Amino acid sequence: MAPRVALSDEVAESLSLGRPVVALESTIITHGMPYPQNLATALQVEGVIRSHGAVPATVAVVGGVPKAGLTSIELEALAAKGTSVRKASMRDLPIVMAKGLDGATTVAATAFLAAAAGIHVFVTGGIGGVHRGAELSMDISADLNALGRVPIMVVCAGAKSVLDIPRTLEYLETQAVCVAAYRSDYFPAFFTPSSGCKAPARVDTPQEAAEMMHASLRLKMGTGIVLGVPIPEESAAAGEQVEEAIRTALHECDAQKVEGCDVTPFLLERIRELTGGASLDANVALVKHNASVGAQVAAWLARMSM
Ligand code: PSU
Ligand code: MN
Repeated sequence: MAPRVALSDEVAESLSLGRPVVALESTIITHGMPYPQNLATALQVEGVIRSHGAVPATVAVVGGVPKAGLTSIELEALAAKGTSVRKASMRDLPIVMAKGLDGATTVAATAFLAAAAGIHVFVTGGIGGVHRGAELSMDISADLNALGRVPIMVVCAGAKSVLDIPRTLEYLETQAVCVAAYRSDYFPAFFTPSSGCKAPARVDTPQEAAEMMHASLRLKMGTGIVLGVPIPEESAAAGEQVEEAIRTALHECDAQKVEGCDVTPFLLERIRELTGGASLDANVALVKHNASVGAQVAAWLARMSM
């Protein structure tokens, strides 16, 4: 049998030497941002991770092969193809693999593949969650269940306020996912520094965050950790404007009866149109900030012997 996940030489070498590696998802590239800003952001985020001495491992399925660590040609192709690439959550992995297709991995699929490769830190923008009205639609992102069964820390800006954040936190608790906020008492809500929901824990340094992941690994809990990093202050004002657009987009989604896995891409696209690019700038800024925090966490974790 071939290895579960094909690693780039650089990622394989770093992992075998116990050096820091940070996983990155690919749905954010194909479905989260338009071309060519998606490619520019993906490259900048990889650069931020390298500047802290860690190796970036972008995860995707390429021609049916799950990979961690893409060549620049693979990354460019994925970015250019955009939403024509299949969004691959966990349930889609067997489909894209068996059919030899490309798959842009969500937080769930990325966390699963990265952990299978031995990577324990993962940086992204936002995680999926419990959708508003989920008591009827049952639309709860597989991201939450995946984090309940794979040992990885997801460094993100929380979840968008298009989601039901109190219920998302409840669901993470049910899944035994440890949740902490970075330098804040409150769980962040992507474009807004605070969701208004108290985070179960607060950490103030990358070292403290790494100690949590280290403890979870020592116990072999096999579960994930969400580290919610608030959007940087200089981008938070633009974020307020985006909140207004989110409320409008939610109404439209309802009215047009958009459902299932189309909901998140629909909302993200409408928010981007309504804010004329402000949401994209804020989005890029927060992902790069998360990359800086995540790379430092990975560096600390690599220093802690198992
Ligand atoms: N939230 C964002 N940007 C994104 C996503 C979520 O702010 O790009 C993507 C991530 O890949 C996440 C996925 O894992 O959407 C969740 O989709 P769903 O709700 O269909 O599970
Ligand atoms: Mn869904």
